[in-house]
Amino acid sequence: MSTVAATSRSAELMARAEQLFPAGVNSPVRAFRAVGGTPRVIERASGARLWDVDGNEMIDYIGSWGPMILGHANPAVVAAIHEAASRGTSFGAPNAGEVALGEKIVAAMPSIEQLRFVSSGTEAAMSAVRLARAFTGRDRIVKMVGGYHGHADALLVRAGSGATGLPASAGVTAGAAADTLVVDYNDLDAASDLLGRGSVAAVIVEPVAANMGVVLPQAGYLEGLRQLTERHGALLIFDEVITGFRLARGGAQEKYGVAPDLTVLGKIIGGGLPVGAYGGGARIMRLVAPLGPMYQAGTLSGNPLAMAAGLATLQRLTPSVYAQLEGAGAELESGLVLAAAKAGLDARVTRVGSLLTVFFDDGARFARFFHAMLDAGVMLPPSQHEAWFISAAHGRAELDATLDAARHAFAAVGGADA
Ligand code: KE4
Repeated sequence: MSTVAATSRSAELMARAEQLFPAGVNSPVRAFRAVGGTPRVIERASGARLWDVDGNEMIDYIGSWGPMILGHANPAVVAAIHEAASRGTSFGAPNAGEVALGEKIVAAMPSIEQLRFVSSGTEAAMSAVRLARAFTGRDRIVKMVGGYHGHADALLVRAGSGATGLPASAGVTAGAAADTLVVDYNDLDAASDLLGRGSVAAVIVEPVAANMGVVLPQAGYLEGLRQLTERHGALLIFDEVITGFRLARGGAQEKYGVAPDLTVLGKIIGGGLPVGAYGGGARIMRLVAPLGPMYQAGTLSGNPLAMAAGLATLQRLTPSVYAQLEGAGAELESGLVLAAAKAGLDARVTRVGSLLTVFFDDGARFARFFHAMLDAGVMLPPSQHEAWFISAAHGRAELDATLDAARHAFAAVGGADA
């Protein structure tokens, strides 16, 4: 049963944080603006659970927005970080961890012959776009409405229905947005129309959209983008920051059988430490400095601790773990669908593997559901546009508790007329 948790320590710390950081956070979604209330300040996490500074225990579906696929504080990952740190935290020079992790990624994704590590998904997506422009000699890129690829200027753009991007953020200049064209996800005709106008360097797409809630590619969509980009001499960039090593060891490109020209990675490959990567065919990557004229650099690129955490994580992503994640996702999906129906709610559940979103018809209803679940000890992503991230640590107890909480939360949200 839900009880309203004591949150005085969180409130006290958030009051101090608001003096230091805009809205008291270092990334906007953490501020609970979409759901209201005071964010919980997390003290520690282990497995599928979080504990906040007031001692409240929660089952966690944020999962640090994707990296914690094994669960929090996985002993092997923590040990790997400790061991690496004992040998130094950053060298600014090549290290063996980069080679070991790079080989794992190349082995998992045949479309990647060479890659570069950076320190965030934003950096990786930004670099992939720059590389596509360098390789094709063209300026324009096509992204999807609702597609999120980090906060580089050229990618913080979304139009209405039009083809020309308009800045989605203050400070993004019209110039930076002018070469970003935007189309609806799953709309092949619109993509074909834009590519047909010429001078498109690349289409960048989340192969499974997971930043507008989870939206699956329609049958033939990814294949269609592959054919269209080839026909028009544009590169296809898969942003697999979320889907990479989550949907399968080879990510969405393995699951859907479509090989992009460039792949953007992050999150899981760093095991919870700052990381990003972009990669593709050697014919493209050879343009990257100092081999070629396209510049990308980074003080902490290939950081040995991030490499160690990522390697320890990938080493434990076995076929049985993927089978377990699929089972947990399927059980949550069916249980949520049943619970919503019993409550007379038209909430929709969309899932692929261990990514899931419960869609409500309005934000207020989602916010009520979010807080009813939080009061019951289940921390969901505090935004309707985010996915639930299920980990290998979400076992029987967590799934049962989540579905029990959902049954009460759906009832609290109320039926269609509530
Ligand atoms: P980062 O720069 O946050 O490491 O990665 C940017 C990024 C790129 N591509 C995709 C598909 C992504 O989902 C992200 C970042 N994801 C968000 C949550 N959906 C991160 C959470 C946050 O911004 O606080």
